[in-house]
Amino acid sequence: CKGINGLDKVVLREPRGSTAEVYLYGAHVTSWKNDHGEELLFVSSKAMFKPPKAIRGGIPVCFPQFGSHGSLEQHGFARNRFWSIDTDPPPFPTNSKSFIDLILKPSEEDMQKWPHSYEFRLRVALGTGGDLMLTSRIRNTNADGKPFTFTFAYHTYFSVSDISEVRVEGLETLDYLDNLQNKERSTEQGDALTFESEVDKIYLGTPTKIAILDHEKKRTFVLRKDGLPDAVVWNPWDKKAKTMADFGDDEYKHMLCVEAAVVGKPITLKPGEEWKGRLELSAVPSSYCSGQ
Ligand code: TA6
Repeated sequence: CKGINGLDKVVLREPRGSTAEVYLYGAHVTSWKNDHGEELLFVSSKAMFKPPKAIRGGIPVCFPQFGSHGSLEQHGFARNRFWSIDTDPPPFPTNSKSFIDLILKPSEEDMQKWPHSYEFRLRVALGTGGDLMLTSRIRNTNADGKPFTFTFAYHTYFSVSDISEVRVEGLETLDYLDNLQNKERSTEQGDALTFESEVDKIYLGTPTKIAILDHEKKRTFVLRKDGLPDAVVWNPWDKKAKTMADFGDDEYKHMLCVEAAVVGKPITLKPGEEWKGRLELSAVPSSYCSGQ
């Protein structure tokens, strides 16, 4: 169906009432609602939904690079391109009846900047309990025998009631690269993360499971990931927020990015090889009390 600015989007619905919406522009998930109709992802009220700008919020897909270096646009081009729907998807094992497969293949223009052939298949699925499952399969289809190397992230914006009452569990004592300190490598302290200022850290070698506890909503987001060893944690806070035209001044209070990623050790694929990166998100009631 048609979304904002007439962009095509697909709506997924599972029997108990959870829904998800994914735009063909960027294969960008912009909504994930539980069976009470509560929106679990953050999308800025100033998001532009206008190519070639990425949509501010939801789950931007960062490929073939995370971050900014070289000639590629920040976080790569995948999130700024139109993907197509695979109407006859392969029967991959999936415990979901409500899913869509989106495909991205290189354009002539992109081949100039990143001279590789690939097939990128993203499956977005709603599980029977309302979990949101994202599976990326990226295959090197170079005919010239050339391998290619990439980094990747599901740049997920979670909706939180109040960032100052959020904790993240699972990243304690890990090493991270601090984007605010020129990617300096440090080690995280020994207990759950809390937030009182801008944060932009790439945690390396993270566990399969990471939890984001929202005190006010008594809700915990659980990320389960496979093939994605790193996790980026980002909140722009007030000063950085004011520099972003597609982000409301106070919106930093109601969002947190925790991004399943592969950044520390880029992936290299030979022709014919395929990489798979799986992320499963669930939102469960939690009796978390801040300060515990
Ligand atoms: O994921 C954190 C980050 O790399 C930050 O440095 C910030 O740039 C953020 O991504 C948003 O990037 P974007 O290109 O979407 O504005």
